[in-house]
Amino acid sequence: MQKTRIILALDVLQRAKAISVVDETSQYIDAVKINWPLVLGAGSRIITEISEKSPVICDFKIADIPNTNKLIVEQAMKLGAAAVIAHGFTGTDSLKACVDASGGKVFVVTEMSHPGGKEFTSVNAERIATMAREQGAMGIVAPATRPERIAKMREIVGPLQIISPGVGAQGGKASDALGYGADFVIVGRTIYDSDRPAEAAQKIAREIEDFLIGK
Ligand code: NUP
Repeated sequence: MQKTRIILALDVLQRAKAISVVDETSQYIDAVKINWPLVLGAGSRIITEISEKSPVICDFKIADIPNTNKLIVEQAMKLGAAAVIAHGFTGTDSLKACVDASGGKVFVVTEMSHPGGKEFTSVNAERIATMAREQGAMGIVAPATRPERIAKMREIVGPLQIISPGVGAQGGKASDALGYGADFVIVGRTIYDSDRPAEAAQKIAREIEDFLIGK
């Protein structure tokens, strides 16, 4: 797998647009994150189709009782997901169901990146990160909009992977997120809403490369 450290958040609604953005940007991205807008707009087979081009992370923010979580994860993996994103606030048993059903390929949301993320998720983020590590998750999701929080999460999760949304449209900076300890940044609108998605992705890839060289 290449290591540009960019995960494309593909929140477009139409299959054709989704495929064209992935094809145009493929050399600048390590994985594609698919969320509800695309699945509801284009159908769940889009997961399979894109997984033939790139690893896919299904960002379904899974947040239910253990049995329902297990069923959702099984379907996502069957369709071709390489990993899923789950919420942690539902508790240890619900997260464990995701870990078991995915063979550990789960990223757990800790503190969310938008302003409202401070209201409820922020106060529980450290406990959720601890649980993610203890339950054998692959990693966590932590906010590029508050990069100092990524550093706190890194102390807690040790070697787990940290993927970080909020770069670009939400105001965060890729090099800050990586500097505070993220492994990958998640970027959506700044790339797919651009008139030239490849150039937008290349620009962020360059910023990351320059940052990593200077480190
Ligand atoms: O805390 C989170 N913030 C966030 O933006 C957790 C997420 N999973 N996301 C997702 O990242 C969000 O749902 C969207 O798919 C992507 C960010 O997109 P953009 O702001 O770069 O367009």
